[in-house]
Amino acid sequence: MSIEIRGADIVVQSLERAGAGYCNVFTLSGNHIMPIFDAVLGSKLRLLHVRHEAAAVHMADAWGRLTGHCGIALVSGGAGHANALGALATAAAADSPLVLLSGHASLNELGRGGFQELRQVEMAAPVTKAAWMVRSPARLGHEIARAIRIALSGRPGPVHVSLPFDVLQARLPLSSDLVPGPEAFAAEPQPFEAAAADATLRHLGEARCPLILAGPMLCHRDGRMLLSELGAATGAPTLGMESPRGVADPSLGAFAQVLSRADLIVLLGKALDFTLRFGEAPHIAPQCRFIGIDADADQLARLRRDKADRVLLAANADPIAAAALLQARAPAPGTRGAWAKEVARAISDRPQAWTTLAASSPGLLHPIELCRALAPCLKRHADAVLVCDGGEIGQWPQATLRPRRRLINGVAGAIGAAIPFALAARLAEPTAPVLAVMGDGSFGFHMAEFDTAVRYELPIVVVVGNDATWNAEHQIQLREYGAERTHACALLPSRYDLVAAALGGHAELVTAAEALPAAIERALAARKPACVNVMIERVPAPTWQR
Ligand SMILES: Cc1ncc(C[n+]2csc(CCOP(=O)(O)OP(=O)(O)O)c2C)c(N)n1
Ligand SMILES: [Mg+2]
Repeated sequence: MSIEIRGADIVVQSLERAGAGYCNVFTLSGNHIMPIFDAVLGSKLRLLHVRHEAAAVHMADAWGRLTGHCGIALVSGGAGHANALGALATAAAADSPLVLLSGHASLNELGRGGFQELRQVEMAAPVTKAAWMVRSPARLGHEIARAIRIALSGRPGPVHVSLPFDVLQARLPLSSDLVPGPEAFAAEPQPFEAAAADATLRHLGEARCPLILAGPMLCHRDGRMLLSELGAATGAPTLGMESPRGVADPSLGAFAQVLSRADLIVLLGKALDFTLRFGEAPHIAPQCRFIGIDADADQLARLRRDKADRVLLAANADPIAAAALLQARAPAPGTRGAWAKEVARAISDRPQAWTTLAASSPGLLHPIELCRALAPCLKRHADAVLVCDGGEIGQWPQATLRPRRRLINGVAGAIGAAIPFALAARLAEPTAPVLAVMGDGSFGFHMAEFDTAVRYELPIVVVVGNDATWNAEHQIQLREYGAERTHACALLPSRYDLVAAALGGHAELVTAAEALPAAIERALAARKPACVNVMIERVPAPTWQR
């Protein structure tokens, strides 16, 4: 009698084969995927089960951004899958590699009104690099490997695979070729040609005011290190752009004010989209020329279509490989010191008045006072991770703090991911502090994940800037429609700290700046998931003129 293996076991063994970076599976149970839950028993995988499917995807997203491995989210079919989709958009815009595995109605029920039957692949397609359904149990292992490979290759991003229940339940004779070798999971290289590197370096050398702008895939710690080495090697200012505020990203200081002087912009995995004002004047000079280096051919085609003969070169290559090659082949830096210094000065520009800025209302803090209290912790711990989320409040830590590791919601501009992000950061970074600054509105999206944090003993410190408002939208109403027409953006000054406490976490309520440093220290020392609920003034995000 031959030994049999279940489809679900092939899924689990394939994820084990992918390597240690795939041991955590972020999930929420459901009928269709219970065979996988069963198959995990006795394996190297760990299921971390959450309270909303979007949180599982956000955790896989943060895991991908921090570790470089592909995060794995596993959710049920139908409604579970639908709940997960919004979070894929955030991952897609952040170049974050993840695979969403969703259970699916059985193949033999399709078109007959099967339980939770839904066109899942079509739903996921616009927010993924690729999406498909596996139809044959014998293909499961290879399809999982292919999904991880696609997620990691070129411009990283999310991939979806639907797994019909009967495919997971199927039994087939055990055979060694069902689970592919580790090489099947690896990213496919997309090299940058030496000739393209030399041409890029020549153009950089000839430009008076060149800029190298990198997209989200170079905005993690190693990517930023590579960018700074590339800047040193070429003499050209390099910067990463990952914010939906684009050139007005508060962590880029007054960069927008020097951008129009650039005569050459090298787009390194960076889209010439709304974040760069589509490369249009007056933000970017009408004679400025472009070099596009992108793993995504569509991105390059768009650049050529929009900027035509102002595009000096468009290379379809992996931007990280390109950055490394450019750095390696760069001749000694030229005489561009003054321009590079001017850009660096603009990026580090902050108003002098910020050093003493404080709240004017009793019982409330200014957001900058909240940020000031976090600075010592980030300074003490080089490996600390700072998560920023929310509308106006989220911009303050981005403007004022300089962590080496940071997660922001990213170009998608979606709020609400900070708690799941912080949990995945804690898993990726087991010792250094994980701090999340978020708005009160954003806290509401995934506050139930404090329960997940308690169950898995994941100590994070969530600092809520509580202005009892969806303030970013309230500020739009003030600016665009006038104070007398502000409505439907008010919240309550709720005790979010007590929500954390009710779920088993540590609680701090802060209403005075002097009390915050000690509250943060207590939260860090609690070794429990903590919520520091800080009552703040309702002020706009930081903007300033030099
Ligand atoms: C998923 C999602 N829903 C809605 C929005 C629109 N939005 C952007 S900021 C914001 C307000 C956020 O409120 P809060 O987290 O309290 O931060 P605050 O702006 O008050 O500082 C809203 C509703 C969005 N960007 N993403
Ligand atoms: Mg708010």
